[in-house]
Amino acid sequence: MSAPSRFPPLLKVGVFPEPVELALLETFTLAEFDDLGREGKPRHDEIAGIVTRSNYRISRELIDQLPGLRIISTNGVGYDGIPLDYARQKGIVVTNTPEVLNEAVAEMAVGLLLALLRHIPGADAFVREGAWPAMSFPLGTTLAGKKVGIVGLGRIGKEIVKRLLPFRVDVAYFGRSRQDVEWAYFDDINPLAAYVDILVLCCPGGPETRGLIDARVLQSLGPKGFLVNVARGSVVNEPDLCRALIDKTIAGAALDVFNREPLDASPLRDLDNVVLAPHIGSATHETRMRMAALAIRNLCDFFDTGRAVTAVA
Ligand code: 8YV
Repeated sequence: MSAPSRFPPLLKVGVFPEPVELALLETFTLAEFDDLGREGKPRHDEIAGIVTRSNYRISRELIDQLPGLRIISTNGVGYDGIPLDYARQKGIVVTNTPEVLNEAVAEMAVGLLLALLRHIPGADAFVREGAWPAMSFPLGTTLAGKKVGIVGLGRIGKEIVKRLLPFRVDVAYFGRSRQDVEWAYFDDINPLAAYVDILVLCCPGGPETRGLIDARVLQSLGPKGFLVNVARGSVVNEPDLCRALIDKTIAGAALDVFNREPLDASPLRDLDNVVLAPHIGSATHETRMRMAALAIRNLCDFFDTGRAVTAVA
């Protein structure tokens, strides 16, 4: 239970790791939606802010039920789950937590890629199941010398490149515009997919990138190609990806994000040329506490001064 706060009550949307929730409770009174209006709980019109996580969605309908809402603070860099234009129309500030999670997500991308190329999850199961005495484990693929295509060379994408270069790879990238970097720029995803051995998705989610990776792109990537996704599940046409993995149109995929999360019944869970993770790109103790600190600072600064530290542009 939190001590009385000098700030207006917040609606908490989503489940937070305990240390993050405790940090929030040190500063704010948090309410769950179903409790609003109940005895001893804030009324709907008393809620001045929402604190959430970037893998949750905030609907227009929810916003309309909170007439006093002034700020939506998400723990995370992505804000594709928030109706930004609608929030702006209603004068609601939206804040995220950029930069502080770049390293964690970049490490996850590299970890997933190596796990995929060297079949590390399968190797662990191979030893645990006692299969080693009877057979040799299948060969993997070397990262060194490969061409890696970065889809979305933003802050996280650049951190991924920094970590991949020591593995002696060639880098190319696709994005909205050419940047002042030494790597090859592709303004079309298909030629990039045809050029590289590996595609790493680290672009924002949302309408601009929805379904960007489809059957045609996967065909271009080819039977020796690999896909890593630490961006958003929405960036990939998941039925096309399943088909490409089953038909060996591509060699394999490592996925931390999915069209629907948590991933429920899906062919992806039955394939041995896939590495799966439960959207844990930023899920380290250090990173989540830095994100929480920034989300809290956004809220405090906004309520105190009317300005947040990292309002979404
Ligand atoms: C959040 C995410 O990091 O940051 C993002 O955009 O994809 C999420 O993984 C996470 O929900 C923070 O708790």
